[in-house]
Amino acid sequence: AFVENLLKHPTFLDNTYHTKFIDETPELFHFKKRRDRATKVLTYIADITVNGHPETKGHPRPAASVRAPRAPQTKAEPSMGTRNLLEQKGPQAVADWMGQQRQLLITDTTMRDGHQSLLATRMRSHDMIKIAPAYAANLPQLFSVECWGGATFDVAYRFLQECPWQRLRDLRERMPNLMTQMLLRASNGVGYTNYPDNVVQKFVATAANTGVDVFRVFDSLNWVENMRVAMDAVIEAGKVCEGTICYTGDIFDPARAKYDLNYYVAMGKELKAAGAHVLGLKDMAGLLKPSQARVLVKALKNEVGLPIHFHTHDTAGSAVATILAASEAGVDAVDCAMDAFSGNTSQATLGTVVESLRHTDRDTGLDMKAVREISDYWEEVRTQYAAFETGMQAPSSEVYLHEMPGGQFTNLKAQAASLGLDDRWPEVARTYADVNQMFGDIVKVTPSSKVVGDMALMMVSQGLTRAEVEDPKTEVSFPDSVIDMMRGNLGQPPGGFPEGIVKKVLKGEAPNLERPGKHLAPVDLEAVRAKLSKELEGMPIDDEDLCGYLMYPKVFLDYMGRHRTYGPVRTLPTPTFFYGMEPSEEISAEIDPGKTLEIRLQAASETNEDGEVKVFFELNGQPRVIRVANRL
Ligand code: BTN
Ligand code: 3PY
Ligand code: ZN
Repeated sequence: AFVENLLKHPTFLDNTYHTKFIDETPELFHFKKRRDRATKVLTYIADITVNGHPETKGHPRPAASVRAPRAPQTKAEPSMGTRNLLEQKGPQAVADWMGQQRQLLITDTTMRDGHQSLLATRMRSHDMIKIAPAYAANLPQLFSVECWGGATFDVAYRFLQECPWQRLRDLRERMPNLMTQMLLRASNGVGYTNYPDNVVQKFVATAANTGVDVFRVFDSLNWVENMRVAMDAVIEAGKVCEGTICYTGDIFDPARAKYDLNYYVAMGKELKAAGAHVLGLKDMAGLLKPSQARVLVKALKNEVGLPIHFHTHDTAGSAVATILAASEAGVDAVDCAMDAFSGNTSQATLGTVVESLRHTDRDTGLDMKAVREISDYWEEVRTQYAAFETGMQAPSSEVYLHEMPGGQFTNLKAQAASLGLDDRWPEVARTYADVNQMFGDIVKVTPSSKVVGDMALMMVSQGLTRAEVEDPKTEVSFPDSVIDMMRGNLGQPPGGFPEGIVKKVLKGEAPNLERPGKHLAPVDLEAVRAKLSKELEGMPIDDEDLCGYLMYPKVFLDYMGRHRTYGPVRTLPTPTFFYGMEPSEEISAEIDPGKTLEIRLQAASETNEDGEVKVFFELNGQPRVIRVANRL
């Protein structure tokens, strides 16, 4: 009956069906089906209450005093912002406007890089959606809100049991005047390997359609040739194409001559010729120092002639200083995170940059009361994620040695610890730097940074030195990711990979020196859609689900399987999602627009002889019992 209703529904018949149609169209479900969705959510709560959440078990718990984050008041109507300009006049007008006005433009990264760098990307949509209207109403001068892409895409499906596209749609709707921004790994999409060209094109078109306005496109080896497909797709979609240089090395160091000022200027010109509206300067590790920023920004401004958007990390504690130097040198826009999600491996502190420029010719125009209120909200949010704090206590100038990107640093530390290398971190850091040199001094950013990290961990755990690895006489079993990169599957770094290491890793097999996408056959999208639909019992597959599957087939299918059991758990409050409920606790969850579940947990029974626990709820005032297996 459900499928019959679905097939007859006007939205479905006229082909305007979109992914979340089923979620958002409760009349399909009658009373019984609706209750089923509620039962699924209760099943999830019962399960987590009894068994705990696999991701938070054994990690620090938020203090009992943590309360529900409260979003600040908003004015009635958001005033005009950058999104209105994009909608009315297009991406070139946005770029022209950037170059013409004097205020330093700010992108807020809290909802993407901020939590990616500080909380292992674990922030849930629920916590973003509640504050989005305050951004729209109270900070209309923002250049953009970075809230999508990078690692957030797969983490949403994999660990947060939510659909990343739904997040994007919800944020887009609540910030109608602000440009949303995503991080796109060019041919690697939001994954870790090159995808066929038509998959990249489909992904970009779908992201643009669902609500991304600014695409920061970078390549993990700075190979412009490997960025064109993605850049062209962004331009084709009528969105802002931020063609991006990844910064590595040291422009002042004669020993790192490969990445000198000329290198960056030449790359900037190539990106301009490739059609970039804006030039992104992405300092993913936070290596650029203030004195260098002054020189680099000035050179790029003068010689490339595109507006410049600068991104850096505060790993060494220098991000505000570098941003102010870049500002003096004429940078057009910079990335900051709201105070509560700033510092250390994250971005520079937004409020500090705003205050530093007040009453100067580059005054950002942002309202500090609004900044403080939004940051207060984020501070409350952050306390709920205590399980994912990395424990980094202080800035670290060690980054100048290893050059790890913000998102990788704490992650690799945790990985090293899980291999029993906790007390050998300085060795891991040095080895990471050695591997970089062994690979020919490459850009290290997802996914190339992961390859370098894999190799470094392997060497430290096996006690191998760089000399031993390079010695043709030593037998070395290389990580798969290293073999893949040396085969050319991530593309080519400037000057190529050193011949010796390629030979050793590939045992004489010839690498592909051309663009990987040139050799990847296009995917038959409609055939994949049909196959996926069949696998999911005839569920209609829209472009969003198709793209989720194309990027991460197994992750997507696992997500769908859990969705069938647990329903729309993205609507649960964060403490409930990660810890379940306490006896007599009450929560509400809006599982459909205007359809809210009031849930009270009464009690849980002892485990019976079948290993089951009965969990007693009140759902909208009615008693409900859910049985779950005690798996502890
Ligand atoms: C994951 O970490 O695998 C995703 C989170 C959801 C997994 C659900 S939570 C309830 C149940 N208990 C588990 O151990 N896994 C599932
Ligand atoms: C990502 O690709 O996720 C990054 O944040 C790179 O800096
Ligand atoms: Zn970053």
